[in-house]
Amino acid sequence: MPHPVYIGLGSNLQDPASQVERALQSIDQLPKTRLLKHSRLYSSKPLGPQDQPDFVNAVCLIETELDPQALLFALQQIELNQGRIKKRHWGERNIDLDILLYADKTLQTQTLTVPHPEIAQRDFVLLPLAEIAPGLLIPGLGQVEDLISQLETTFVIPLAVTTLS
Ligand code: ROI
Repeated sequence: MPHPVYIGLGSNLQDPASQVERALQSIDQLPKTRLLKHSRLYSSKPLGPQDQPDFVNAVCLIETELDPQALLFALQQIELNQGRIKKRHWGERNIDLDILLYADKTLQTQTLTVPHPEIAQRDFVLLPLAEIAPGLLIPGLGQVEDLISQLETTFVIPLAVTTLS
């Protein structure tokens, strides 16, 4: 049985919008996985060190029969294929792929916590998530719009509508 999973995408190096679009295509090509929808691309101010470029962020919804660990591993492979190198903590990156929600599961292992532990604080995740999943209930945290309303004013702006070819 396929599970609905939300994935957060972020990039601020090497043509960020193309990095995000390329990752969306790679996600759609994963085994036992289908890309159902994705948000627009958003421009956001960096969380963390400010001496780095703005990010491009998006969120997608997939349907997958991969279990959480297998999906995490597959996403890490996509990051590596796109040349992700970790330079510094909370620093710039070519592409970052995070499992935000896996069906209605809550999970805590050495390598993976679901829902993503920072989800409620991150405007660049919540805004694109609300775009594709209005009214979504985040296990243990509540409705996506309520989390957004608890944030300070955000600096997350849609870039453009994109279509996968
Ligand atoms: N800041 C923004 N705006 N978007 C991100 O995707 C992002 N990812 C990160 C850090 C470096 C914490 N900051 C970010 O990993």
